[in-house]
Amino acid sequence: MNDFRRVIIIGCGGHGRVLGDIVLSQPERFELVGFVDRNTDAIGSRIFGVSVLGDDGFLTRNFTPSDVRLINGIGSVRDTTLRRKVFEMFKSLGYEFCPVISNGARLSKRSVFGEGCQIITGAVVQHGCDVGDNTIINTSASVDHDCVIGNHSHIAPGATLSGLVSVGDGTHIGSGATVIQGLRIGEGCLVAAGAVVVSDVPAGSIAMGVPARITARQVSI
Ligand code: JB2
Repeated sequence: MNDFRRVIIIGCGGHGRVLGDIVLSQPERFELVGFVDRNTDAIGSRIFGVSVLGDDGFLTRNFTPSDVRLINGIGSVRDTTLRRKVFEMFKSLGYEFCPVISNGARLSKRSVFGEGCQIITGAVVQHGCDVGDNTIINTSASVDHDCVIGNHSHIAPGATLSGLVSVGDGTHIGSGATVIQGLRIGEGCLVAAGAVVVSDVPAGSIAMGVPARITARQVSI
């Protein structure tokens, strides 16, 4: 892994700003060069005193993978596809994504975290966990011992994974949802906000309600 501090955040919306706020609070770790965004109206504006420099083309034309590391500021509400595409596109060009870990998150040293994972303020990750690449553990989410979370997934604010839960790639666990211990949530699933999941959820399903009812995910949402 490169050891340089210079970073650019991709996306200057709600999630990008959460990350910018954390990055600016850790000057020993990061120098925030700027944001990039595809919204031309945002380009040239300043966020927390830092410029929105241009779009993704501006980034690739002006910064090589040796100049900066990237932070994926594209969040997700229900579908993590765009976030995944952005990560994979820049990876294919040789860029590296750095992890962002809030000073207010509590992480066991006996857990491992993938490239570009983001652990936001108030989140807790207990021992024995494996968190994949480009995954978000968002504000005050709780991940108990020995959970395995795949790549490009999002554990939204206040969600709870009890011990020994597994979550597949590209799955969204909604705000305040609870998954009881030992369950397997497949890849590409949506667990709706506030759901209480008490049985395994097959890949490509939606789990909604208390206790959660499981249905096939018919369309990309
Ligand atoms: O391909 C892209 C691209 N696609 C969208 N490249 C770049 N550089 N930027 C892109 N964007 C930009 O991401 C949009 O123009 C917009 O400025 C930003 C997304 O902002 P938004 O606030 O709509 O969503 P978000 O992903 O930051 O936040 C969602 O997910 C978070 C986890 C929100 O729902 C938040 O409430 C939530 N906390």
